Amino acid sequence: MPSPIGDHTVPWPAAEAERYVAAGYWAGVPLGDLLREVAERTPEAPALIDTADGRRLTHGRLSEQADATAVRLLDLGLSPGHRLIMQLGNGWEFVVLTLACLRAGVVPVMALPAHRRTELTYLACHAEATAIAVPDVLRGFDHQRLAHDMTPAVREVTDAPWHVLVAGDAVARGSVDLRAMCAPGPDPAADRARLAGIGPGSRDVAVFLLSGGTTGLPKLIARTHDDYAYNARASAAVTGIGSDTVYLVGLPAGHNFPLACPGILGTLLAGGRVVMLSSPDPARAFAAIAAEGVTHTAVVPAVAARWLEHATEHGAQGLGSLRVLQVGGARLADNLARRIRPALGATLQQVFGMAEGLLNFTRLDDGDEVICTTQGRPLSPADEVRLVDALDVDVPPGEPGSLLTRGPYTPRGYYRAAEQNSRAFTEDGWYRSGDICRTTPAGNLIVEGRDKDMINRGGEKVSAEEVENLVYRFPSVRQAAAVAMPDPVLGERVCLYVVAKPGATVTLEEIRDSMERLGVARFKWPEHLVLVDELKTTKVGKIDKKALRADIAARRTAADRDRDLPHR
Ligand code: OOB
Repeated sequence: MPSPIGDHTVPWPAAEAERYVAAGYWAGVPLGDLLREVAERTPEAPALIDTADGRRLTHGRLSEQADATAVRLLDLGLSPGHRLIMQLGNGWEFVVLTLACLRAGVVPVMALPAHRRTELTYLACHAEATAIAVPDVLRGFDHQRLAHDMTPAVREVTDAPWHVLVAGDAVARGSVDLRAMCAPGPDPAADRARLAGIGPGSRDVAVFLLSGGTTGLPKLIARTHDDYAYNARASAAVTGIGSDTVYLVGLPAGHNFPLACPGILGTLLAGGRVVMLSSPDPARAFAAIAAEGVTHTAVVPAVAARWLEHATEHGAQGLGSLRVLQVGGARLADNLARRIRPALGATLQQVFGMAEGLLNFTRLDDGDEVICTTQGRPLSPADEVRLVDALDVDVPPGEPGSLLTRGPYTPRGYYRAAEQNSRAFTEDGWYRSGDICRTTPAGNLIVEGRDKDMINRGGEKVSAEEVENLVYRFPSVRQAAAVAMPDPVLGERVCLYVVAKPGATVTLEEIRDSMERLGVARFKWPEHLVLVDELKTTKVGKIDKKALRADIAARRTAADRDRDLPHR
C-alpha cells in the first residue's frame, strides 16, 4: 500500500493556520463540497463544454457525474489518500475525473500530456501512485501502451494493483474505460450517500502540482483543499469571474494557471462555465471564443504573440465577448502587452505566478501603464513578499532582489524532498522563488530575471540540471551545461554546451535521439549544441552559466542566425 501522504508533507505552523482560518482565507470546507454547493444552487446552469465532441454538462449533471465517478474509483479499489497520475488532454473527462478525485479524496498528480516514460515513471514511483489516467493516443503518441509498460517499475514501489484508465475509442483489454467510468450513474442519491462519510478533510492534500523545476528530478507540490480553494476563489475575484463567465481552457489543463488561477476551479466555484479546447492554436481558439461567447481565458506570452499575429492577418471578428486575457508563465514584453487591447479588444491581466503558491495579478482597473509594464501585485493581503540580496538581507525599495514568499496558499515545503526543502525554503518557511524582481513605487512587481537554474521555454519550465544529468549518460561527454538561449518566438530555448572527452565527439542529433529513446518530454530536448574545449568556472568552482548565457545570446544575434534555425 502507498505510504500516507501526511508522512511526507510540510504543514503550515499551527499559529499561522489559525490565523488563516480566523481571517476567512481557509474556509474549512473541502473543494468537492464547495463545488457541490454551487451545483445545488444552480443545477441547470451550464458548467462544461467540450469543443471536441460538443458535449455539454450543467452544474447539476457535472456534479452527479463526478459523484458517480468517485464511487467507481472506490469500487476499483482506490481509497482516500491514494494517488492517481492525471495525464489527460483538455477534454470533459479531465474535469469530471478531477472533481471525482476531489470528492473521493483520491489525489491527482497533475502531469502534462508532453510527459513521457522518464517523467511519468518517476512521478508514479515518487508519489507511489496506484492509477494513471491517459488518452488512448494523443498527437500520434500511444499513451495507453506506455501506461501499461510502466507496470513493473510502479509495482516495485507499491504492491497495490496498477490501474490504467483510458479516455478514447481504443480502450485495450486490461485498461479501464474512463469514458464509461465518467458517465452518469443510475442512482445519484445513492452515490452521494456512499461518499458522505469518506470525503477528505479541508487540511488534506487536494492535488499534487509539479514544480517548475530547478533540480535533477521534478518536485511535487502538495496543495491542500483549504489553500487551493482560496487560491481559486481569490483569483476569481480579482479576475472578475462570476456566474456569467465563460472561461476558455487552451493551455494544458493540469497547469496551475488554467486549473485554479482562477481557471477551471475558480470558474466552476463562481457558477460560471468552462470551455475545453485541445490547444491554444489561434484559428481554433478564435472560433471557440466566437461560438461559445468566451469572456475570459489564460495564455502564455508565446501564445499571446501568435494570437496578435493572427488578429493582424485575419482580423479579430468574433472576439467581441472576450473581456479579459490573462497572460503569464513567462515575462510578457511591454511592446506585446501594449498591442493586446487595441488588437483583441480585451483587458490584459498579467499574471506572475508559481505552482508553489504566490500569485501576482495586475488588477482589471489598473491604468494601462501598470497593466502593460508590470507583473502585478500579490493576490492576498496575507501574502508576504520580500526581495533580498545574496545574504538574504532585504534590498532597498526599488532595487532588484531575489523574491521570497510565504502565505495562505504557499505550502512550506515540497512533498518528500527534505534535502531540496532545506535549499528551496528558509528556516522560517519562506519559499525562494528564484525570481529577481523589483517593486515600483505603487507596489507592483516587475520580473527582471532569475537566479535559478531553469530555462523557461514559452512557459514550460526546464530544469538545467535535469537536462545535464541526461546528457552525462553519454560516455563521450566530459562536461555539460544547459542554459537558456534567447528566442523571438518562445522567449527562451534549451541550449547545451558540451566538453567532449579527448578524441570523442557528440552531435545534437545523437543527444536528441537518446532523449527520445529514454522517453523524455520533447520540450526538454536541447535545440542547439555548442561544443567547446573547456567551460569557465566561477570563483566557487561552478560552471559560469552567466558567461554561457551571454555567449549564446551574442552568437544568436550574429549574422548567421537565419541559417541556423533551431528545431521546432
Ligand atoms: C507559472 O507557474 P510555474 O510553476 O510553471 O512557473 C513559475 C515560474 C516563476 O517562478 C517565474 O520564474 C516564471 O515561472 N513566471 C514568470 C511569470 N509567470 C511565471 N516570469 C515572468 N513573468 C511572469 N508573468 O508559470 C504560473 C502559475 C500560475 C499562474 C501563472 C503562471
